[in-house]
Amino acid sequence: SAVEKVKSSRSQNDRLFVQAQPAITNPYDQDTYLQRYLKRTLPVEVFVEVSKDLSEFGRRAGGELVHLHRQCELEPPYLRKYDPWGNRVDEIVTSPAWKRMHDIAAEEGLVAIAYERKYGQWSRIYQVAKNYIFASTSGMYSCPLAMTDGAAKIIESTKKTTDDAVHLDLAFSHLTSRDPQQFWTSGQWMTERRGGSDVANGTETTAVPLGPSVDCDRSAVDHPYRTHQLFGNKWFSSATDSNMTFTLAREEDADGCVTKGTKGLSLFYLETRGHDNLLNGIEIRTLKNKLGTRQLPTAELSLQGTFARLIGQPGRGVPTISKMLTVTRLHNAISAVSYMRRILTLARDYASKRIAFGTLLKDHPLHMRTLATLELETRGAMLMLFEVARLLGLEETGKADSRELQALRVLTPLLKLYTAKQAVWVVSEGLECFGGQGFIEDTGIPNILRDAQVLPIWEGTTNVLALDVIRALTPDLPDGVVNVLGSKKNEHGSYNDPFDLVAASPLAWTNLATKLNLLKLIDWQKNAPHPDMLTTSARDFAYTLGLHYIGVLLLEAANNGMAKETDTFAASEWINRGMSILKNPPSYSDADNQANTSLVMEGYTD
Ligand code: UCC
Ligand code: FAD
Repeated sequence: SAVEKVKSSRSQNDRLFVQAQPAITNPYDQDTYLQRYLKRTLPVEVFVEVSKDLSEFGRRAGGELVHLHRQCELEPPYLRKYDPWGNRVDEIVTSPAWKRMHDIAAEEGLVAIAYERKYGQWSRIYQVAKNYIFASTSGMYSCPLAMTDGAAKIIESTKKTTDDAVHLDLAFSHLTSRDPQQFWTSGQWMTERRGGSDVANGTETTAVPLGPSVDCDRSAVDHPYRTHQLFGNKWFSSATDSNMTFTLAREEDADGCVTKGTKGLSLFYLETRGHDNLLNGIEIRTLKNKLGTRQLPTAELSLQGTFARLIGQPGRGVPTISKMLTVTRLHNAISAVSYMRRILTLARDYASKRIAFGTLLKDHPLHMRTLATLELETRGAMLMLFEVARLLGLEETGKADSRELQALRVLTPLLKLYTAKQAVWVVSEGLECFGGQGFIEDTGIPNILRDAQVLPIWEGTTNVLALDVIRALTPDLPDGVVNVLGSKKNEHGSYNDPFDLVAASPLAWTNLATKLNLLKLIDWQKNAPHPDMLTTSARDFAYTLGLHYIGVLLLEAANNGMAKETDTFAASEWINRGMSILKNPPSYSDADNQANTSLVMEGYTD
C-alpha cells in the first residue's frame, strides 16, 4: 500500500550515508604551532600563565562563541530610521549575539590586555594570540575591537607629547575596561566619497571652531571637551554603533577658508551620542549592502554640526591617526591568519573523516600536498604576525631601539598587505578541500571566504600599502632592507645578519639561492634607473621582501632548540619554492608601462 511505501522509503532514508562533519573543539589546544611559538618566545613564567588563559578561552571559542558567531551572520544589523510615532531615530539594530560579543570582549580583556601590560613587553604577543583565537569566531566583532585598540593607542601616544589626552582619560578607561557595562568601542572615520586611499584629496569635511568661550569647555554636559563642529559626509564607517570615533576634517580659519592637501587635515575625537542618548549631529543615511562582513554595520554618515575635539597638532591629522593605523593593520593580519588557521583546522579534520576513492582524504598524497602548501603559508604568516606584535610590545614599553622601530614601521604595512592577500587565497583553496560542502551556506564555510575578501581592501589596499612600505624604507632603501631582514637580536643581544642566519642554517644547500635573491633584491632597488620605477614596482618589491622576511623567520624557527622536523621541512620548502618574484624582473620602463596599459585598455572606448 501507499503507507507501506512511504514507511519503507523513510527507513531507506534513515539508512542513507551521513558525512561526519568537521569541527573545532579548542582552537588554542589544537594549534600546536602557536603553542610552540609562544613557548620559545615568552619567558617561562609568562608562557605558563598566558597559555592557561588561552586554553580556557579556546574552550569558550570552540563552544559558546561558535553559536554566537553564526547568529551574528544570520541576524545582520539593520537601520531603523523612524520610531512608530514618526520621530527620526537613526537606530542601528543589532543582533543579541553581536551585543553578547561586546560583553565577552570586555570580560576577556581583548583590548585591555595590551594596555594593562601585566607582562610588560610580552603583553602585545599575549593580546594578539587571544584575538587570533577570537577573530575567526567573533561574528566580525574583531572589527570594532581593532578600531577600539587603535583608538586607545592614539590616546596613549598623544598623552606622551601633548596635554590633549588629559581630556581623554575617561575615554581611555572605557576603551580598556574589562567591565561590559563600562566598555566602549570606537570607530575610525577616514573615507569620504572622493576616496579612501587618497585621504589628502578625498577629505571634504570641515571643522568650524567653537570660539574661545566654549573652547575646551569641560563643563559641557552633552559633549564634553568640544572645540569644533564638523560638517561633511563619511562614506564608509564601520561598527557605527560605537560610542566614539576618531575622524579627519579640515579646520576652517576665521574667513571660513581651509588648507588643501595633507597639511590641512586635523584629527578629531567625538562621542557619537550625548548623555541624552541622542546622536551628536549625525545622520545615519544608510547601511551598506556588502559582499561580506554582513554582521558588521557599515554606514554612510552625514555630519551636521557634530561636536568634536581637536586632537594633536592642527594639520598633523594623518601622522597622528597613523598610530591607529599601525594597530588596526596588525588586527587585519590577526584576522587574516585566524581565518587561514580556521579553514585548515577544519580541512584537516575533514580529511580525516571523508572517504573518496576508497580511502580517507588524508591518505591521498595529492590532497595532503595541497593542504601542506596552505599550512606552510599559514605558518609563515603567523610568524610574521607575531614578530610585528613583538616589535610593537617593545615600542610600547620603551625598549625598542631605532632599528627595531624602523622594522616595526616597515613591517606593519608589509604584514597587512601580504597576509590579507594570502588569506583570500588560502581560504578559497581551503574551501575547495570540502568539495561541494564548502559551497553550502549553512556549513559556515562560505562566510569565511566572504569575510576574508575585505581584508586586502580596508585599512589600505595592497598597492597603497606597498607604496607605504617604500615610503617607510626611503631614502636608505638598500640599508633599510638589510636592517629589517636582520632586525631580530640573537641570544647575545646583537643583531642577526640575515646572511649569517642563512649561512648558519642546516639547510646549506639552499643558502646560495636565498642569498642570491636577497642580493638581487637590494641591487635592483639600488640601481633603479628612474624614480618612477620605485612606485611602479612597489608591489613586486613588497612581495619579494615579504617572502624573504618570512624565509628568515622560518629559518629561525628551524634553528631553534624547540624546533621539530616539521620546522626544518617548512623552512626548506619555503626556500625551495622560490623566494623571489624578481627572478626575471621586468624593466618597469615607460615602454613597459605603456605595454601594460595597452594590454588592459585594448578595445576600451570611453
Ligand atoms: O578602512 C578602515 C576601517 C575598516 C574597519 C576596521 C578594520 C580593522 C581590521 C579588522 C579586521 C577584522 S579605516 C580607513 C583606513 N584608511 C586607510 O588605511 C588609508 C589608506 N591610505 C594611506 O594609508 C595613505 O598612504 C595615506 C592616507 C596615509 C596617505 O596620506 P597623504 O595625505 O597622502 O599623506 P603623506 O604625505 O603620504 O603622509 C603625511 C604624513 C607623513 O609624515 P610627515 O608629514 O612627518 O612627513 C607620513 O610619513 O603622515 C606620515 N604617514 C605615516 N606615518 C603616512 N602614513 C604613515 C604610517 N602608516 N605610519 C606613520
Ligand atoms: P580607491 O582609493 O579608489 O582605490 C581603487 C583602486 O585603485 C584600488 O585597487 C587601489 O589599490 C588602487 N590605487 C589607489 N591609489 C593607487 C596608487 N597611488 N597607485 C596604485 N594603485 C592605486 N573607511 C573608513 O574610513 N572607516 C571605516 O570604518 C571603513 N569601513 C569599511 C568597511 C568595508 C566593508 C569596506 C569595504 C570599506 C571600508 N572603509 C572604511 C573604506 C576603505 O578603507 C576604503 O574603501 C579603502 O581604503 C580604499 O579606498 P577607496 O575605496 O577609495 O578605493
